[in-house]
Amino acid sequence: MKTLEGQIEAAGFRFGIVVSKFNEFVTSRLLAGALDVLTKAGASQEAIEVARVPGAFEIPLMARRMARSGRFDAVICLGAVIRGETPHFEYISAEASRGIAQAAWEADLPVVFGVLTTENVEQALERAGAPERNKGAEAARTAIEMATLLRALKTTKTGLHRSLRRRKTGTRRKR
Ligand code: INI
Repeated sequence: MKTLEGQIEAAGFRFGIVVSKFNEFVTSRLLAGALDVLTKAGASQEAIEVARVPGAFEIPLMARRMARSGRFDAVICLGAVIRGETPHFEYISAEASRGIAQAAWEADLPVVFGVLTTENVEQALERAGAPERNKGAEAARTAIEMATLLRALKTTKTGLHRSLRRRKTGTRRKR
């Protein structure tokens, strides 16, 4: 039996990040959490591109464009929709999640949902704090895991992931 699994190893992968400016006091923390995970996992600064959109409702369009551009291995979507301050909470959060999922399908690429949908500001801040409870960090880990998992699917007959083979044989990856 062959089991495929992603790994938290981001070197050589490219990431697009879509972050909404609405509730920036929360989304800036999500972005910091995501960037921290990506860089610690080995992604270079040049491999990360950040696009800022007005609100969560605008995330899907930008995510779809980025995902279809062929320039990224995964796209990370970050936003914060807070019910207490949003009469149209249901519409915005539903459209954001539906559109993000659709972007992934259409582009055949990991487009990760890192949008907080909370009852109030306190809950939002709670999920945008320390790395282990930061939705942006979690989304970045998911993006790396999915990008490496999809690459693992492109294995040869040995079933050995290329990066593992490279490590074993000491060869370098062609770019
Ligand atoms: N956008 C958010 O990302 N979060 C919110 O909580 C929010 N509220 O409160 O309304 C919000 N609204 C803006 C929306 O995403 C669009 O930018 C706007 O409707 C224009 O299309």
